[in-house]
Amino acid sequence: MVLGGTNVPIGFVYESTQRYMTLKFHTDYSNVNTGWFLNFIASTPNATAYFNATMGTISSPNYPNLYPNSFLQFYKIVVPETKIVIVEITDFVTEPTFDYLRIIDGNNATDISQTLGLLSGNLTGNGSIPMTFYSTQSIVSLLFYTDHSINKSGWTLDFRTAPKLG
Ligand SMILES: [Ca+2]
Repeated sequence: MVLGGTNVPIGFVYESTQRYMTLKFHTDYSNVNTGWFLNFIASTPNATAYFNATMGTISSPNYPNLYPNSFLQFYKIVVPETKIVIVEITDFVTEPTFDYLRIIDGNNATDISQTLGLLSGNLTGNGSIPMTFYSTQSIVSLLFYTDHSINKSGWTLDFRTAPKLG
């Protein structure tokens, strides 16, 4: 993966499959800029939380109390193949930008081209809640990421199904 310019997707998680990840930062002979910043954490493989049900509720850890810092969790909602997933966010308060929930259509939790929503900040406080997302597939993948400082009350969502059309 090569990143450059100002179009790098903020809030994207790069996952290694091993204990190592190599980053190479290259600059040429002219023009400087402010550069980049990243967080990294070690995550246990296969830590995805699965929800195999036609309806349910998922919340951030400790909700409605403070979620942990330096936290990374994948969640998957898996419904019957003839159905789609409807996700309704009913409360959402995180540190803006640095703590976020990404909602992805389908089984690939790191395929940001399939992003249905990238949520961060006090969405309850600014009147954006409730917020509803509709998948096209029978699986929705979620990623909740928090950085090393400043934690909030987090989020809760309800999911249900509807028939897949076509
Ligand atoms: Ca934070």
